[in-house]
Amino acid sequence: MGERVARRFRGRLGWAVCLAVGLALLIVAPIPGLAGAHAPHKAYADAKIHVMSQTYSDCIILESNGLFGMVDAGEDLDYPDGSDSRYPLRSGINTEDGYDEQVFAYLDELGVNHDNFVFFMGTHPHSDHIGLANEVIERYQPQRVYLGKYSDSMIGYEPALWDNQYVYDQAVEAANLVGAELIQQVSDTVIAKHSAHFTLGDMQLTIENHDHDFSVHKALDANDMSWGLLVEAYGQRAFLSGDINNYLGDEDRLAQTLGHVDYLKLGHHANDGSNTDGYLDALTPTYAIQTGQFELFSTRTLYKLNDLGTHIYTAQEALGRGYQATVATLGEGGISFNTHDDDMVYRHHDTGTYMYCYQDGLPVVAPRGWVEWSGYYFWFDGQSTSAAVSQWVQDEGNWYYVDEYSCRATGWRVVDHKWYYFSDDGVMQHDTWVDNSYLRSDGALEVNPLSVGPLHSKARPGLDMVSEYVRTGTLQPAVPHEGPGRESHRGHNRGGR
Ligand SMILES: [Ca+2]
Ligand SMILES: [Ca+2]
Repeated sequence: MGERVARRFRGRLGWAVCLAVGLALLIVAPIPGLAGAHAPHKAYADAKIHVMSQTYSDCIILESNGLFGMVDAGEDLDYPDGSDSRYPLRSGINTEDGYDEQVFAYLDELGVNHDNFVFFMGTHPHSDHIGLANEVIERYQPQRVYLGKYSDSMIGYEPALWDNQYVYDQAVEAANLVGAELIQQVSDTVIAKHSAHFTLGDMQLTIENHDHDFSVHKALDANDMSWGLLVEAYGQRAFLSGDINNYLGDEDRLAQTLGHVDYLKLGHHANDGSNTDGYLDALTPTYAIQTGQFELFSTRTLYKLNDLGTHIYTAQEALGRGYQATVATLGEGGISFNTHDDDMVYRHHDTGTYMYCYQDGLPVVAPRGWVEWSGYYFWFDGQSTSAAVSQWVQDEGNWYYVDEYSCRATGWRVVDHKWYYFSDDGVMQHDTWVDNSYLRSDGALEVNPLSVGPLHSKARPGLDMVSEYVRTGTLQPAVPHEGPGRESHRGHNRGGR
């Protein structure tokens, strides 16, 4: 899957807000010399969660008091070439993406080494979660490795095998090679040797959703095996949910036990099947982060989080803004993020309504006007948080049409069974000739009822009907059936005012 450059747009108010915040900071800035004069010096007293900026891949680093842990390592450039019969090069295996250098550079910068690297935990054996695990384990030598047992024989659906066995075997091999304690089964008992409860500096950690047994009843997908990690520090609670889903009722069970979390790493890159409504109702996350492409965010999940008032952040957006990771710092007063920004951002979505305006992860009413994204134009009417869909738009004396994808129409288009022509910048043409066809004062194509069959909305612009009509070359006088001008558009649900 190709890496897409994250796209982000500064709203018109963005710089004004920046300026206002900047001024506010200037006003409240402490007098130099007094600041920190009585602050006790602490080498460490922190709890941070670094979600690496990888689109469609999970790599999360925990840091507390100079100690480090890691939950998944992300996709790597390596993949099975098929020369070993145990590891066929199956279709669907990622042979393109890998974050090896990015992750090494980040861990190096943090100063991770054998002495401070307490544990690595793999949530489940998919390459976008543990592909890079063996490289990280060999290079940084964690003291413990948590990784549930896996074998392809536990999966009952052959197309979902991918290179699971390859990445799993390599991670286990690496753990053994560096002498890490390999823990493949944990107990909920606190005092057990391999307890699901442990600490990292000031963090209390709990492995969740670990008690599956697929030796008898097979899983359909390794996501069904995903572990999660609950992180608690300074009164804040974060849940890193791997690819946990609800196909086997896992989220229903977690909804009963987890309770409110302040921060949620959304399950399975915010795909459908994970982050179900009842689960989100129980967790009511204050903040959520998606490690996937926003345009593929489940619409249901998106709307649910909006209803809950959850701030939604994405690794893709952080990447587009040049952050190597979204760093959440847990403190007594709440959670702060290195990526915090009060600018308005526009987010495009592949399903549902197509363009939304957000500020600090919450939907906000966008200023009235056009927003360009990837060569397409979207209309915000100044009263809603999302762009207009299937609507006429009047702006500065011109008429435009935004289609069912929220995109501004250009060229020939059928709207409500009539042909219209829009210039390259979207302006509806009228009282003029285009392609040997006459456009009436209301913009609709002059129709010759004898030479043109019924037009319907599924006709594509371009276009056979137009060509056919143009070829007849027998324009008739205007058909006086709807009256002139704007009256004919009545009932078309125009946007704007
Ligand atoms: Ca790989
Ligand atoms: Ca690897």
